[in-house]
Amino acid sequence: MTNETCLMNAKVGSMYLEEETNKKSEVISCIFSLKEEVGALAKGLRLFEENGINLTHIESRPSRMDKDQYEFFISVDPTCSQALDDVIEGLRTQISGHVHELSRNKQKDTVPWFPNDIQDLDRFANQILSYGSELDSDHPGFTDPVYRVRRKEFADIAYNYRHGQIIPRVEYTEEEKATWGTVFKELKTLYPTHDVSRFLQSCTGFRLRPVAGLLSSRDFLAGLAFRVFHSTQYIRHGSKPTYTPEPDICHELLGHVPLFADSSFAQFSQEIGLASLGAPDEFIEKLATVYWFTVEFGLCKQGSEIKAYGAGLLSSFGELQYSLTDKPKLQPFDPDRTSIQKYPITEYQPVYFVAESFEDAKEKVRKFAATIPRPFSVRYNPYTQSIEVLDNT
Ligand code: HBI
Ligand code: NLE
Ligand code: FE
Repeated sequence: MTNETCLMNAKVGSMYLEEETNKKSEVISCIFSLKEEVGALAKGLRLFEENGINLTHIESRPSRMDKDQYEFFISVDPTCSQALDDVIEGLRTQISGHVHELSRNKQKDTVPWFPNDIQDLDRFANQILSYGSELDSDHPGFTDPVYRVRRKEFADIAYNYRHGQIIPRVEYTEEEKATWGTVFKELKTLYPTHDVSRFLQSCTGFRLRPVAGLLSSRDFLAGLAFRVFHSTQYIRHGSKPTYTPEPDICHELLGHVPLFADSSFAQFSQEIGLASLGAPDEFIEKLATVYWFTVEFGLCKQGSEIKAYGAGLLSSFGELQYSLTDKPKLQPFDPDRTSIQKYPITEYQPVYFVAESFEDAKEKVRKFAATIPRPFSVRYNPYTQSIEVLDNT
């Protein structure tokens, strides 16, 4: 390879040509490989120059598929998306081994954009769908001005947070502590008989990052690929401690965090995340549904008993109790079936899926993920905290 590539690799594969703005929500990137050939990169870059495209990011690394090739990951100024089509065509026909275009706007046949590096999570952190600081009229805190101001403070923490920062410390008010106390005290009475225990074990490298509200399924699942769990910090309204449809700090800490401390469960969650990267929308919906009926509302056999392990159950005194009565319908966990089950999000689940065991659920989800049509496979490199793209074509 030419000198310029060696130089770029020496900079640990990451080089910013221009300060990137986090405010830009649109991201257009492409991955292409170049054969080992003097001047290949210069030729490739010339195509961008000729088409007047402003590169905002360029990264290179040796290809995992072919040791004679280098792979380049570039992002371009979104105003240049039109011209990028010509460049990609040029790359395909003139120089490159393979080219994948990634785009956050669903257009043409591009692969949906996905974060390549753990820092890329900053790019969608502020794209909240709901449960940020704006409350719906049926939210128990809707008419409570103090609660609404407070929610804005939590939303601001999440909006301003960037990867690598320490999570800002929040002093919870006496009222908030009382709500936590109610939720925790009541749930503790159910855990011995209702939840799968022995979970608070080893550290798994999962980390939390603050988020102001609900992310899209695609973005939320992408975080899991990096072992990053987007976590809310606000607390539910004190008038309804036993059930809230929105994730809140009780749900994240009492429901999710203990499970992420289990290494097998952490791996299971990360695999769902990896499967989601660049997957078509239909599969994102199916994966999100599988996530819903396992990580959030999963039931599992333990000897002759059925117990809850889903975080949405473990954090709701009301639903945890209900889920193990004879009211809901129980079905065996089977990703082909489970992934197309419709479900309500603001009330107790009418249907739950029961896994034979965690390992069995994991194996089944792995097989299911293998059916997702993608022109490449991905692998997480924990040392560089980035995604390695393996071309399948
Ligand atoms: N966003 N912040 C946040 N927290 C979640 O638990 C969450 C989300 N978006 C989607 C989602 N969960 C799931 O229901 C699945 O769609 C992945
Ligand atoms: N219903 C849950 C609770 O009350 O803790 C939260 C579910 C979030 C998906
Ligand atoms: Fe959750």
